[in-house]
Amino acid sequence: MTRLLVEQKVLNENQRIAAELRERFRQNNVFCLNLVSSPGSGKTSLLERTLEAFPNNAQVAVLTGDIQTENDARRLARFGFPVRQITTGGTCHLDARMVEKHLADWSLADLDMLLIENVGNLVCPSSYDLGEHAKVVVLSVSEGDDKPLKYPSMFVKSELMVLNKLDLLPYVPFRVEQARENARRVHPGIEIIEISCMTGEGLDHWMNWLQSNRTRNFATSPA
Ligand SMILES: Nc1nc2c(ncn2[C@@H]2O[C@H](COP(=O)(O)OP(=O)(O)OP(=O)(O)O)[C@@H](O)[C@H]2O)c(=O)[nH]1
Ligand SMILES: [Mg+2]
Repeated sequence: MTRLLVEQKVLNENQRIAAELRERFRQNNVFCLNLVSSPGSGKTSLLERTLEAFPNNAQVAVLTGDIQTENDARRLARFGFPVRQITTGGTCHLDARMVEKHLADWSLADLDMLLIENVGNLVCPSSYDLGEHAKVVVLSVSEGDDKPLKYPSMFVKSELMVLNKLDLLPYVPFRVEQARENARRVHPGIEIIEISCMTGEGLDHWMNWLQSNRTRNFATSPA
């Protein structure tokens, strides 16, 4: 009972900070996405492909979460955009306070887009709002097509499922149609894009989704 109350308090506090962040993003016209997945599905790879596709003057920044290392920030920094690692020191998800803290000396007015890579974990990050406009869940074909049914919360809370590693389909028993059906069973409105970060297949659909959702967000958020 006490544990439940403490968890509730932590989540309420997170919600309060997330709401403040969302309002700051709205005021500064910053489109913010929260990329979630189990470890190794390809969040950093997708961000690498995304950053390399942006023009040099794009006003995009990345926060990348990890329990222990700075590896992902190192991989992403080479594209020349602002990147900052959030090392959680054991915590299995990012929370709104960590995002707020790591944004402290960045000017949101200079940004159009903030991409947040969450800690690789298909459970806990679903409970923590970071003030983002949308969660994007990355599922790779080596994980099994039943994952939306086994970890429904992440798929319920995500607007888009990016199905990655299509190039591995000849080698793994993964049914794409079944995965799509499972995702839509837990979240009927979820959008789905199929890609391979390795071959580049489908990345044009992802870039179009990014662009059109950013535009739609600006159109629906009055200054
Ligand atoms: N074959 C194949 N491998 C991929 C693809 N995308 C990513 N990988 C590989 O999958 C591994 C994990 O990719 P990451 O991008 O590090 O995954 P992540 O989700 O960021 O991992 P964490 O940050 O640890 O949660 C790397 O070895 C990538 O090279 C793909 O489309 N096809
Ligand atoms: Mg990563």
